[in-house]
Amino acid sequence: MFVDQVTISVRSGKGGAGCVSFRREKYVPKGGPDGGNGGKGGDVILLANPQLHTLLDQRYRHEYAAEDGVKGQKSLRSGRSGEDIIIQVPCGTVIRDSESQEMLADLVKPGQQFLAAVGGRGGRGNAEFATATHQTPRNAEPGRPSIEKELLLELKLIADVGLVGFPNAGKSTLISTISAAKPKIADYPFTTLEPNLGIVRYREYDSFTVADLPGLIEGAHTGKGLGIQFLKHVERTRVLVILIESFSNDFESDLAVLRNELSSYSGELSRKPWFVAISKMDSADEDSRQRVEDLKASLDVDVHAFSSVSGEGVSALKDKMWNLVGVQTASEFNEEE
Ligand SMILES: Nc1nc2c(ncn2[C@@H]2O[C@H](COP(=O)(O)OP(=O)(O)OP(=O)(O)O)[C@@H](O)[C@H]2O)c(=O)[nH]1
Ligand SMILES: [Mg+2]
Repeated sequence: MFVDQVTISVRSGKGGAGCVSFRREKYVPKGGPDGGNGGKGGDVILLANPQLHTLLDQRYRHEYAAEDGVKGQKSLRSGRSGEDIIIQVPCGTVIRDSESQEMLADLVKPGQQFLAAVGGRGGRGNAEFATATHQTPRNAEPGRPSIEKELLLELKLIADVGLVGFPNAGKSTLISTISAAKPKIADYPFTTLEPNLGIVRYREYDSFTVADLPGLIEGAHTGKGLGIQFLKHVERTRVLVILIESFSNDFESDLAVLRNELSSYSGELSRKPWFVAISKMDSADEDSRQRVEDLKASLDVDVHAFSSVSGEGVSALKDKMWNLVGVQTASEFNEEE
C-alpha cells in the first residue's frame, strides 16, 4: 500500500530529576551533598531512509515517545539519559506542524535528519548547589518537561522522470518493461491509483528513477477522474515524459489537454523539461505512423515513438530520458553553485 500522508504525535523524554543526598561514611560525621544530576530525556528524530518509499509504517503506528531521563542518584552518580527515538521515513518527506501547517523540514537527502522534539534537560542534583557559604543545600532541580507535538508527514516522491498521460496510455506497462517495478496493468482506465516508482538500470553502472502516475484526464484540475492531487508527486521529478498512445485520433489536442492539466496544477510543472513519447507503436498502422512524423515536424520538443510490447524504440527512449535528466541535473548543480 502506498501511503503519502499521515499525522503522527511525538513526545520527547522528560529530564530526570536531580537528586538530594548527603554523603554518609562511617568515620565522616558530616558528609557533603552528593546528589547527582538527572539524565536528559531522549529526543525524537526523523531520519530519511532511501530504502523506504511510503509512509506505511507511520500509518500503523502514529504515536512515538522517547524515553525519559533517569533521576540522579547519591554518590554523585548521574542518571542515565533516555534513549532517543528515531522515526525512519522515505526521502521526500515534508514535515509540517499539524496545527499551524508550518513547514518544519523537508527530508530530501538520504540520512538527513530532523530533530522534532528535544528531550528535557536533566535537573541538577544538590551537589551542584553547594557554595562556600551554603554547604548543605537541600534543593535539587526537577528535570525539564518533555515536548509533545503533532506532525503532519507528507511524502512527495523524488524521481528523475515522471510519466504523465491519459489512462490506458501504457505508462505502467512501460515502467514494468524498463524497471523491475511490477505495477498492475489492465486494458481499462484508472488501473493505477497510486504512483509506482521504478529504478531503471542504465548501461552498466548507472540508474535513474521513473515514477508511473495515475492517468490524467481533461478536467482533472476540477476534480474529474482521480483529480490532480497525485501531481504533487511530479512536483519534484526532474523531467516529464508525456505518453500518448499511437491510437489517438489527434495527438496535438491530446497533448494540449495534458499540458493544460499540468499547468493548472502549477506553473512550475509546466516549466519542467519534457518530451513526448508515443506508445503502442506495434499496433500503429501506416496512417498513425505518418501522423507521428507530422507531429515531430510540428513540435519543437522531441517526439519519440516506441512499443513496450515489441521493444521498438525502448532503448532509445531510455537514452532520451537519461540525457534529459543529465542536462537537468547539471543545470540544477550550476544553480546551486
Ligand atoms: N499493443 C500494445 N498494448 C500495450 C502496450 N503498452 C501497454 N499496452 C496495453 O494497454 C493497456 C493499458 O496499459 P497500462 O500500462 O495499464 O496503462 P496505464 O497508462 O498505466 O493506465 P492507467 O494506470 O489506467 O492510467 C493494457 O491493456 C496494456 O496491455 C504496447 O506497447 N502495445
Ligand atoms: Mg497504470
